[in-house]
Amino acid sequence: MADLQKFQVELIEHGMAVGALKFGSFTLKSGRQSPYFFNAGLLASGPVLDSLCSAYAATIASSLEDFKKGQPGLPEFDILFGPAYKGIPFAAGTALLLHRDHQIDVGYAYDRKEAKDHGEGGVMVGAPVQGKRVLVLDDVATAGTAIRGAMDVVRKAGGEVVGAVLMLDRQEVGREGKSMIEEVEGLVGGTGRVPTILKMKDLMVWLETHGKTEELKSMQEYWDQYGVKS
Ligand code: OMP
Repeated sequence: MADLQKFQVELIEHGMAVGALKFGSFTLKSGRQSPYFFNAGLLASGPVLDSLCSAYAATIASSLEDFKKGQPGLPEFDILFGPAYKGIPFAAGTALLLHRDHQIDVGYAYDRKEAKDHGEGGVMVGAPVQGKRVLVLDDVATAGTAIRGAMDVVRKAGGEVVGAVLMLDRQEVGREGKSMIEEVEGLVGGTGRVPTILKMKDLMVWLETHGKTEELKSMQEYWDQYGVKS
């Protein structure tokens, strides 16, 4: 099993410390019974937001580099879009750290859950996405329903979605029966366009290196049932 990067370990350990990443038994949106759950809404303090947004920024920067070298990765983009509500602070924090730590300057935008019919109106807030290349930032993807919804919001506002970045790819089967990640990559232009900070297999590496055999066993059973085999 491959070694984890420092920012991946930090996110796993911060997530566990604040109760955002839990091992046990959880019912998912899909109805599946999962041995773990990652609630990104609990990543809600200065230090934890720092480690999450640093990890998003590092993942985006390295994927942009890969693309420049002709490898699968993210093409240049203008705006980072974080869907309401959880995506809002994450997109803002990540845009800030892309600038400060990686000298990558992009705008950020987010949506309202309820459209406003006065003032500036509409559902979009922040940098206008009309005619711009947009990277969608989301937290957890299982079957890919939430990320598809976020992509639709950007397209309706006239933006071109050129990729997506995820905190956690649960590596499960998507809505069309392929891997969720392949399906979403197909919607945004191809392989490498949906980099992720963590995958389910990374969580399993962490459990293994920390001797958490019970949790690892449950994760392996879940993987055998719902994991993407390719
Ligand atoms: P999909 O829309 O099926 O991709 O599932 C993603 C959504 O599931 C997230 O936006 C959450 O609402 C929720 N979720 C988590 O936040 N963490 C998990 O570990 C698992 C789920 C889930 O229900 O699948």
